[in-house]
Amino acid sequence: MFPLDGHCLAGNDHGPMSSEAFPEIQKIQYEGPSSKNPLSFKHYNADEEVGGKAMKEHMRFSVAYWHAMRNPLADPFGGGTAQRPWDDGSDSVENAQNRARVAFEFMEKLGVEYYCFHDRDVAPELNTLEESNVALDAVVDVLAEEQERTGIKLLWGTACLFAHFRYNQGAATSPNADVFAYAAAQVKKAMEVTHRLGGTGYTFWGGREGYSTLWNTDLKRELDHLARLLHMAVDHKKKIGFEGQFYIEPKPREPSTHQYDSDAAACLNFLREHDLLDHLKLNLETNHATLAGHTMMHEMRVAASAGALGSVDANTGDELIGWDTDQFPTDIYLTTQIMLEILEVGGFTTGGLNFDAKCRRESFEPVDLFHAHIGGMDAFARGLKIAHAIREDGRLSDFVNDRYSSYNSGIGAKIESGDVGFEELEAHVLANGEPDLKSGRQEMLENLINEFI
Ligand code: XUL
Ligand code: CO
Repeated sequence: MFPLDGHCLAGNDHGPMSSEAFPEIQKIQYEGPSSKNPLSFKHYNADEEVGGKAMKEHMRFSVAYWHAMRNPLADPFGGGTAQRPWDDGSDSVENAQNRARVAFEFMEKLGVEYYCFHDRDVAPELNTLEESNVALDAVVDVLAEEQERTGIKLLWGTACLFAHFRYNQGAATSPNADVFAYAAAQVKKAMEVTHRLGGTGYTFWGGREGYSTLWNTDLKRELDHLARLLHMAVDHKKKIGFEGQFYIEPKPREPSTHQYDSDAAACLNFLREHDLLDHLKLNLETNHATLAGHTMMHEMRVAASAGALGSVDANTGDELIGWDTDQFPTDIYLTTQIMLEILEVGGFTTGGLNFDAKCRRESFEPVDLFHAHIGGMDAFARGLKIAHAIREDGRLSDFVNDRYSSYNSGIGAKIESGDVGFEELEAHVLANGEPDLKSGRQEMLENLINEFI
């Protein structure tokens, strides 16, 4: 979800800035599970080791700038409610620079070591590309200073290719070549500032790379154009020496009726078809997975099977609302599943858990940003500990290994190695008769998981 929808931030008439935006909030501390202090961690203890690795290294939490700093908390029936006293609501570079400092104060107090942004969240889009680029550089100067001061790092950057009027029919998949060119120019600059800030990655989310109706759409040409843009980005990456990881972020719909990057499998097929699989991994988001009719675990497993599990946009949807509600994840079952998949691939390398999530419209005070992130971090801390315990216990993986053990020797090993064909298999059946099948034991395994949760 992207917040720049024309609604102003509420409550911006609070007079001049104090030196701190959250003066009444100290650095959030780990106080353990028995603490009743809502502004403390009950489970996330950054330096505590789980399986020989600090929790913060396992998780690599990131704040999504567009939600934390820019989302006015509007909905289709009402304008923004968010009170952000430090923000004067203007498009000035000074306001953007000041907001960047506030973002770092927030992240420092929260104890999050990464952030992600779109070019247009951090700096205003002005009348020309040139002016917008100058504004972006001026804000990136502050981001660089603040990174240096705090040690907080950029997980990934991206370009907003969906909010401006020119992108109303897509960016790389627009029918208009001049729009393609504009998108390319914007990606070029966004990659360069990401590189300048030492970003560990760069994400492509095709906000409007899809269609509203096929009656006006040349689907094949649009897909080819999207691949062209990505190849140009790969070339530019080499040219500027940017070594961060490229990600593509699947989402099936919203804002488009159909988006080309609809799910992990569609993205992998697209990347493979266009010879891009070596250059991009997937950035998977829970609410996008569920919109696509999948679980997050499914999407992660599909990506991991292709060696393409890159990063996670950590949020959740609402079972009763059918759109991208971008809520903070609090469901321990979900965070356990995500951490199981992350541990299974050996942990994040370039990626992390980016809270692509916003407060509810009713939670409009600045302190709600803390409550929301603390809850997400604690939920993931529990998920990590539970996932680690499940792996240490070994019964789950033993069961799965045993379930496939008929492929470890005999005819199964020959099937896997390609040493037999239909004739040998027919002879095998004629000699051995009916297979001896074992139960899948789903209920037993669900009970086993609950032993740990
Ligand atoms: C939109 C979404 C985006 C991407 C970055 O649903 O998830 O915020 O994560 O463009
Ligand atoms: Co996202």
